[in-house]
Amino acid sequence: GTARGLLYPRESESREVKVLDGLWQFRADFSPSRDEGFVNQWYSQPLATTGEVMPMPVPSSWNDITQNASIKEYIGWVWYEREAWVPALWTGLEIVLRFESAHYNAIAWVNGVEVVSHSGGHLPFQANITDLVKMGAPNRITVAINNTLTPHTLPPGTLTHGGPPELPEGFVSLNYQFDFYNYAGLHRPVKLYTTPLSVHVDDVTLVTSLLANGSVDLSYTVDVFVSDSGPVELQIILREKEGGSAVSASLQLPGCQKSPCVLTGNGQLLVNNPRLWWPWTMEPNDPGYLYQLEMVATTSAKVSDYYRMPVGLRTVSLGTPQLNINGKPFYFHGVDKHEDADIRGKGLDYPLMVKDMNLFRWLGVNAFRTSHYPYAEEFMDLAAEYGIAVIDESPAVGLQGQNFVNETLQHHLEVMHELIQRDKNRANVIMWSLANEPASNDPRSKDYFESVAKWTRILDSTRPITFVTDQHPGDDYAAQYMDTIGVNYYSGWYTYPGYPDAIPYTLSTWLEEWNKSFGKPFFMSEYGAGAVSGMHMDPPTLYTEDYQSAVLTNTWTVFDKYRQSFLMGELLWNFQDFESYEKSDRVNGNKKGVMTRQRQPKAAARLLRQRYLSLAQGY
Ligand code: BDP
Repeated sequence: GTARGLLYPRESESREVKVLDGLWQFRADFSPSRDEGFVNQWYSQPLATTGEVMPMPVPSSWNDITQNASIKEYIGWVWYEREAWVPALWTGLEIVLRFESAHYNAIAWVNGVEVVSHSGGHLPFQANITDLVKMGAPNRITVAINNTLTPHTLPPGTLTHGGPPELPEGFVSLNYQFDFYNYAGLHRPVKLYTTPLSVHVDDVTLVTSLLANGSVDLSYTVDVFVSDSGPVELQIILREKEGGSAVSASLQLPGCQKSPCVLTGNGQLLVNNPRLWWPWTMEPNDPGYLYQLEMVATTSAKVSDYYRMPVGLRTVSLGTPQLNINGKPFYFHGVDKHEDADIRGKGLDYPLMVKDMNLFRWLGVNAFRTSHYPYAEEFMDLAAEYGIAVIDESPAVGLQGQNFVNETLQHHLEVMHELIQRDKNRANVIMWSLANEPASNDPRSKDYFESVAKWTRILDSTRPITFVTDQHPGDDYAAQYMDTIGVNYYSGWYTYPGYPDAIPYTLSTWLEEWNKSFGKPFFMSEYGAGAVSGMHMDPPTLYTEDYQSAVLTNTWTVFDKYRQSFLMGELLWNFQDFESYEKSDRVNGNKKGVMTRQRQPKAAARLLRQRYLSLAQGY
């Protein structure tokens, strides 16, 4: 069959999901050319028979798991392997192998046969492996992953060969223009899932329109894969949270001209008295309401595939100065984040995920930006339930002049396609962010971003597009192509460090100049200051909790001045401390979190909470 859609694997009457998390076998290829695994075909036999292996948890980054510095800093191909039983009960079903993410380049084999390769560290990919698996038997899954960044990856990076004479021969290091650690590995779950062989719901696109009488017109386009030629009946039911059916439709899709094929059904569901999806600050009594959309595709031979997913009904549009959600102004006050924690690095972790959500609620956060790459779907969905909006950012962080070339652009377009394919139906996604801090003062960025913006609008015309700039107002070639922009500015930190009193003047001047040159409402996408938890000094000095608090409170006086005129929202850098690459102005990582890396509050967290909870009262 074909797999065009990227629907998140969900169980149903007709589908089973087997999560392959746990301990995998692992080896880093330390051969000088890093290609011994390919030369000796490590995928063609059990990994333990071609050399030493160690246990490696999945999901997790591999970097911080061992005590070996050369593994932590390893660059090149690492190999993962495990066996997975495919139950005999699955005979006659379509079987798909799904990776929720693998950073950065990945190749996967099943029983020694290559099934899929993927470039890009933050989005899912999958392969139909029905014809390759042994039923009622263990099957060997091998994955090779390379963390090397190049001028054409997103984010980009470069390799430097050599170093001081004390370093081992063949030493390479990776350089990149972003300050989070380039963690790598199987960061999110790996899954096997089944669908019926002859039919499956392959993709769906939903668009909400709010009618004048308060009803919702939910338009749908459903792709159904079918392997026989007969007609398909497609049922679409929107269910209330409590299970009752709100509205439904039934369509007859004519069969394939030539099987297998993908049939498309579309139409509208009219939802009277809809319960809309709202951010929690706009509707504290009923935030994040999600219906369940049920799709049932049935062949003439009476084989059915069932797929259900949470669906929020809401509209988003540009207002002045705020975005409108369901036609009402939404001032977002939130945080920037990273997928980052002790030991597991960027590995998905359920306790951490729910803790972060509860901390969002505690802090009064009503939005976050997925700085600086797409986050796990589990996190996105949970945020939707909590009524938290998302600015969904691509992994294009730190693009320099030399990166604005066709090869990078083509990859960027592909990544936007995958991102929108994955997240297009998420109600809490309110904007697409195309990039963070590119060298958009470089003339080469102009055509580049014109192309990315144009393409993104073709992929999704229902959400505003943005990007995040740290360029001087008036010096930016990319902003003109965006509906709105995010501005990063570190007054009191990179500008006038040590002088928090300079913030009201410096930041105001900066924002006013941006307002003049951009001419449309925009948002503050980053500001902040580093603080080592537990360090204090008064009068405040850099890296103390006191200094961080001073920077934040002085910054907020500026925001309050512009909230009614051109400021669309505010995001603080950063929710939590996170690992960065090593450099002399980082103290065991980036310390601009209001929470520590272990998610405990610094003094500034309580001030932020006070501000956000009082802003929330304004609704
Ligand atoms: C901005 C970047 C962000 C950094 C932050 C900082 O967008 O990724 O972590 O500055 O320096 O330039 O803390």
